[in-house]
Amino acid sequence: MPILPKRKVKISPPAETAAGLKSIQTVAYRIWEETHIGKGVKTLFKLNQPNGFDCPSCAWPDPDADKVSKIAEYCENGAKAVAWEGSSKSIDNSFFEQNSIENLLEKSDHWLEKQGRLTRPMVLKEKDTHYTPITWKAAFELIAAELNALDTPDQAIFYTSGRTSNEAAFLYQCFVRQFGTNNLPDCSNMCHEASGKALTDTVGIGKASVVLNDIPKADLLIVMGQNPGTNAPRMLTAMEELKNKGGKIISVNPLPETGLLQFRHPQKPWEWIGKPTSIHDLHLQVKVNGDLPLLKALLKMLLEAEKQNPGKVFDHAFISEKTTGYQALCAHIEKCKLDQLILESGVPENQIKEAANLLIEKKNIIIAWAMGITQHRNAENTIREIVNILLLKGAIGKPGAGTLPVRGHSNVQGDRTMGIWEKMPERFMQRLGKAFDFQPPKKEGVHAVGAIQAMANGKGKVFMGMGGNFALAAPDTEKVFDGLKQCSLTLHVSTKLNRSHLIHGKTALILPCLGRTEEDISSHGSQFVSTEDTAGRVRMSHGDLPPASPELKSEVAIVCDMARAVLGKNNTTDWEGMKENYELIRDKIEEVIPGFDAYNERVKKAGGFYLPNGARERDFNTADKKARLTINPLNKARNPETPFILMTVRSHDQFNTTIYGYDDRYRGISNSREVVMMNEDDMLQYGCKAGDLVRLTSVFEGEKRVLEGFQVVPYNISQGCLSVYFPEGNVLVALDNNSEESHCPASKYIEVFLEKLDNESNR
Ligand SMILES: Nc1nc2c(c(=O)[nH]1)N[C@H]1C(S)=C(S)[C@@H](COP(=O)(O)OP(=O)(O)OC[C@H]3O[C@@H](n4cnc5c(=O)[nH]c(N)nc54)[C@H](O)[C@@H]3O)O[C@H]1N2
Ligand SMILES: Nc1nc2c(c(=O)[nH]1)N[C@H]1C(S)=C(S)[C@@H](COP(=O)(O)OP(=O)(O)OC[C@H]3O[C@@H](n4cnc5c(=O)[nH]c(N)nc54)[C@H](O)[C@@H]3O)O[C@H]1N2
Ligand SMILES: [Mo]
Repeated sequence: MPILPKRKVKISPPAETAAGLKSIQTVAYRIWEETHIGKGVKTLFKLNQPNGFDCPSCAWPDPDADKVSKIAEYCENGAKAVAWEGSSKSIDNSFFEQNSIENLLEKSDHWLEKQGRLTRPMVLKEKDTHYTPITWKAAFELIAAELNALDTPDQAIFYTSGRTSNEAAFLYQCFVRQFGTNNLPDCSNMCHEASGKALTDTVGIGKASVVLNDIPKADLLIVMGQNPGTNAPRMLTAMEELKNKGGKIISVNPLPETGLLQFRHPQKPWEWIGKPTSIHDLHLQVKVNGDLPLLKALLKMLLEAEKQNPGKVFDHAFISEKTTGYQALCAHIEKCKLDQLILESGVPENQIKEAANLLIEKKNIIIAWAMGITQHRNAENTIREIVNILLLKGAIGKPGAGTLPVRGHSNVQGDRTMGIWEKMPERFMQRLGKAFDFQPPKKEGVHAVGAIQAMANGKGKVFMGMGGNFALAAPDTEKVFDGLKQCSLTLHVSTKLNRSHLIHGKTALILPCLGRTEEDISSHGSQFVSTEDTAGRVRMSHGDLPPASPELKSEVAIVCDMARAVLGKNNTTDWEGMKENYELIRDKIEEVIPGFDAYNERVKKAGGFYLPNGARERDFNTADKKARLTINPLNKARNPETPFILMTVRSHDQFNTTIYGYDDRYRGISNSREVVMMNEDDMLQYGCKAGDLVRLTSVFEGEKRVLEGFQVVPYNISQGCLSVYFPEGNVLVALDNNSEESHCPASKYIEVFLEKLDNESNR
């Protein structure tokens, strides 16, 4: 049988400009297609407005309340996410009668979500071929029976994706810990975990030290391993402001991403004609994972310049007063060999010098980063090296300077603040135990990778997903599938149908919930929730669309009802009260988590409030209260025999595993996602033409994983590097291929072989 791609790729030149007219057209089309137009437009006017709801897409911060654009504070992606959630289609009973699990497994991920909103709880009993309806009451009883029959609470795993509100996340972790386990893996384990670890180590807080208003105040912004045009488009507005004030931008990326090249403001129609703003001043096209050697090369050049002009490059007052480790770091950098660093980075020396000169000259520096930095085996080292540069320049804790890990999911940061973590610190556990009168479990729980290992070796028997799509988002697809299938129960609180509902345990449940845009009415009236953005600001989010179905429950209500069923009558927590009145939840959050004083009052103010952030005040919360300059070993050598390093990236038409469509507009790749971006010199060497089919084989610790029938797309990517889309590429990510300190899957560092397939379509 010849191997053929399901959809034939269409290739056109990558776009040179991000946003602008095309993005508005795309939004209009999507709203028209998914919702009925009146509902869609009304909803968009509420997006990110102080009295509206927080955008369910990414975690990029909103402007201060007085600066919010009255008509449009969203981007193409936010609009797509809202349209997708507000879909006028819904899944009724006949859908599941007509579609067996077997049928549904044949469908694409795009098709599954496209069927519309889930509208009532469904169950799949042992040996059933179809999901059938179940009442909420029976569903909670089933969950209680399964959970209470386990040998130990540690056999249950409670995953969270990053859209869950503060209120729901807080109650969820409280329920899970009262049940008796810390098994609370989350999407952050696969996302910015390394940022949290490396930043806590060095500056005492695992979050960004800058706020939105800092960006235009910077004189240099470095964007590393991040594709803002696609994944945080509203960041482009801040970057444009910085440029207009004379600031410089350096991008570091194996791909020249469109949003980093040029930009037209989507909310300023008068700018759609005429010259777009050129975004970056310098693009450093690193090899995949060439960032650490690049940063070290930069440090070496800075150190040389400092020696020649003492006191002109580094901020010695800051270094001596606020940091430790200066001498040791200088000694380490002296010993590193510049030639080797340059070679390993993949960036030409003159360009590194140009970047070094900017770093030498500028004082207010922000470094932003995302998955291109965190999803590596040595991610923590790279991030600590970023911090080294900022600290040496004294570029932290002052306006226009600092760390900016750009978070992904809209409330992933808030969920962590609320206690969604397998290893919350002791002080949190004590306060939680006191507030709810119980003994929180002591044993550390499993992270995302650990969860898969536990299911695979039979130690994990119940898997619950609070949102998300773990089956597809997690690394090593085959292993995850095997693990989930071995469970006695898999259950998901979801808005849309996805693969995690189809790769199931002996029994499976779908618990449909309200989305962020929908009105949540309890016996106490309309309830709102709150979220925390990348900059640590907590704000209110109030949906006002009519729910997709009268049977939907809020995530808060689902947790409360489940907790009551599972923990039984003797449990003393006021689940019923909190379910009806979210103010009571926020009172409890205030009691447990520092920084939430007068939560109920402050969250209602336009723009909300900022959580305390020591690094922002130069008050470093480390053991000795100093920021740490650190020595980070160079990357371990790779297997010299594997010719390519493969990364998995997002397209412009997806939100993680939610595939809106097949058009990666900025990269000029459309109609198919089964593609591999490849350097033209490498293509020549492998005798490949555009559209040829190839097999990719990853080899990790002797185990092979294969992805076949992917179409070659010639692309401006560093030689020796390849790129495929996430989640299609996840089959190639070995479970044990993860970051050394925080176990974040190395989804951007997969060593692979490539073979051209001898196939009809290749002739
Ligand atoms: N539209 C849309 N928005 C999103 C999402 C989405 O899927 N769609 N997802 C959300 C989530 S959860 C997250 S975490 C963020 C993710 O936002 P990003 O981190 O921007 O997402 P990725 O596409 O994973 O790609 C990261 C970038 O890193 C580059 N890269 C890969 N490897 C390396 C490397 O070794 N070094 C360097 N310097 N660069 C590298 C890639 O070329 C790519 O441009 O976006 C959030 N926003
Ligand atoms: N190879 C590779 N793997 C990766 C990555 C990568 O770059 N490469 N990125 C990683 C990253 S950064 C992340 S964050 C993870 C993402 O992993 P997840 O967060 O698990 O995945 P999502 O695709 O965001 O989840 C989508 C599903 O969430 C549900 N949903 C949407 N809105 C809501 C809501 O309001 N409430 C509830 N309860 N459910 C809702 C819908 O049913 C939808 O199908 O994937 C990781 N995996
Ligand atoms: Mo993420």
